[in-house]
Amino acid sequence: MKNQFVADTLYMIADLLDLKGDLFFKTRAYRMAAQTIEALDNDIETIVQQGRLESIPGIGEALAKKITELVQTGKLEYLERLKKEVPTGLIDLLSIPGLGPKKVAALYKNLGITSIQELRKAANNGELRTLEGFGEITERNILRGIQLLEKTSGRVLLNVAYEDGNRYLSYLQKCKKISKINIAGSLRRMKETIGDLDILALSNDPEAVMEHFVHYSEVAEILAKGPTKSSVLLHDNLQVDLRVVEEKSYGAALQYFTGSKEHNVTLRGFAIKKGYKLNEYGLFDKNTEAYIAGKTEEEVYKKIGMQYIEPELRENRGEFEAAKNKTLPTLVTYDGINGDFHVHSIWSDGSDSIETIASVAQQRGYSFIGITDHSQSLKIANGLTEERVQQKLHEIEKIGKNFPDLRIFCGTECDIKTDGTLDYSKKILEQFDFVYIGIHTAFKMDKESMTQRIVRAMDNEQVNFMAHPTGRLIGKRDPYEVDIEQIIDAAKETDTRLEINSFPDRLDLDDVHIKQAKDHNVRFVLGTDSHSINHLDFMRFGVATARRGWLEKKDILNTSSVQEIEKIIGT
Ligand code: DGT
Ligand code: CA
Ligand code: CA
Repeated sequence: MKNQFVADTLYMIADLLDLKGDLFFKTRAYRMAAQTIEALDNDIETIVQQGRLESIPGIGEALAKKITELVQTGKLEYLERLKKEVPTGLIDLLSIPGLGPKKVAALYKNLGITSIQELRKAANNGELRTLEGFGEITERNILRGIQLLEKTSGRVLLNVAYEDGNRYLSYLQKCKKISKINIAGSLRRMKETIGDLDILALSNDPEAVMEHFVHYSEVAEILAKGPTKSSVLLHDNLQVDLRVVEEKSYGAALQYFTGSKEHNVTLRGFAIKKGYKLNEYGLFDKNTEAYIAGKTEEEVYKKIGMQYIEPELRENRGEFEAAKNKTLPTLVTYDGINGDFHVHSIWSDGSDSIETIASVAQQRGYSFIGITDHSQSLKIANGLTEERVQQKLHEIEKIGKNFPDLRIFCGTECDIKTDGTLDYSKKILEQFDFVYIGIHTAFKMDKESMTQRIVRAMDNEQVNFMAHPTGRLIGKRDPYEVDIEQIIDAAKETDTRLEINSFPDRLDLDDVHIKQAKDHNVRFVLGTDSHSINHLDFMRFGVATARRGWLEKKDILNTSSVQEIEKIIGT
């Protein structure tokens, strides 16, 4: 789906109009339309094809024309023109987390700042705090924002790469000359952010394959086109590399181009110790150069004397030792998930009714779904008052009767207050099927207070799960300051399961902390944090992260039967 791409473009237009000082109602119209498209249940391409754009609230004739152009060509004349009207550097400034168009305009007008370098310099010199509406805190946040941006710059979130990659793959599969094709690189390892896409194909007519590859409709620019290797840039700026190899090298090449580089370097070392030489063409005898293996990855690993290592584990974080000792984990599987614990409905800030969520859950083959709306003090997200909790419990009971094969759990995502107490009384908490706790306000506490706040909340008897345990937003917000070891210990001690929040810009806990927590015998739940039924698909990114954290079926509650779950959460 191109929905996010269209929404992002509309947000960009609104920002540029704001920079130019255009009228509020005009920029607002673009933002509203962007929000609507982001939350849309249907594919925007299909809507364009059917000429139904104008039936979407907030989209009139002019906007419909622009969206159609964008979806059909991947570009928008109007946006290109707008970009020329503002100094180019200002557009880069907009990508700094926490810096909106109003602040960028103020920086430009008052200090003449037109680039990230100039901004950093001014912030370091303490010049920003002299501006109206800026202060020391803003200054510090801007510096942090620049750092975050540099860390992720040029990389995209896993879901964006996953969708781009799989759309490209379906297109490539139409080429009759390709007999085998795989995604490789960091996307195959399901890393949380992706630098570029790597695709590997098997064919005895590589040139025909390259021809097909560069003629894909989403290609904006051909960077290189050779007989066995080509690179293109997609409209959304993601680079894609394709390599074509022959059959006897396919497994060795797939292993090589899947990486990670650190994994490969270590594997090559083991090959050498065994008297071999390993490269993307195969495994060879070090002395005679005779070909030994390379058709499949499995035979490469086996010949080097170890178990096959799943792509998600290939980060050189202990997988070789385990593979040699035959103690690799049997990873949780992508289709082994029976339901989702973390879904918002229209009762708080979600966009779908419980009924709609339940029927989509059923279509997915789930045996349970957890509806977790926000708690009362989170007014900005329409958190539920105690009275509305009662109404919701009733409604779920009623709707549940229409879904005999789906257990609808009534949960809550209960806010943790600054002192570590919870946002509902014990009496209310007891009525939920399960209780998630989470931090949604006051992120900037010192480490010790934040740690105490969470530990105290976990100590509550009604609490089952801790939502997005570190609060990070990839590329946008750092984790809050917290002593993760103490959180892990407290989770174990209080029997609180840690969430692997599967929303792509969270993926929280992350892979490294998951493994650390698992080593301390902590258990986990998966939740998508869906605010629309489209988000239910994000489950695969949570499973991927769990796999990258070495988790097995038994570590994750979502793999259990409804009966077992009920026993564990104590409904
Ligand atoms: P990315 O694109 O930054 O998200 O990460 P990767 O892992 O996809 O890295 P990329 O695209 O630069 O290269 C794809 C794979 O090719 C990489 O995972 C391992 C392999 N590779 C690339 N350069 C080297 C190298 O210098 N040595 C070795 N052993 N392998 C390499
Ligand atoms: Ca890559
Ligand atoms: Ca690459």
